[in-house]
Amino acid sequence: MTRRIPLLLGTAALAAAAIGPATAGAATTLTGTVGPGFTITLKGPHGAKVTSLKAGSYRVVVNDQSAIHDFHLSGPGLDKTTAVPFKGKSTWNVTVKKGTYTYVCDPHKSMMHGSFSVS
Ligand SMILES: [Cu+2]
Repeated sequence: MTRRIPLLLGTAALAAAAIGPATAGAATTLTGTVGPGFTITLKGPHGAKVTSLKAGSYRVVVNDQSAIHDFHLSGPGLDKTTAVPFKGKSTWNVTVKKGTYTYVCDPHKSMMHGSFSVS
């Protein structure tokens, strides 16, 4: 008789779960951070790196912590960026569709980049 290992199934299910838009009330907030060093991140409501989202509307709060970097988010139907000299917080209400989205710092995009998929 074969023994099942439910832990492995559970882990796979967890990894596959995409963050979803809010169905009522406040929007699901994603947090983008660039700088002060050569780092760029996009995190979900629980602080984990965003790798997959469900299509819909989100609030993106960007903390641009450097005057030499920008935070540029683009993909199907979306192209938003902070200015390179800008330092501070920007809040964007965005709608994402099925496809792949990327976020980069334009002046340093070969090393400062990330992406997520939308299903
Ligand atoms: Cu940069």
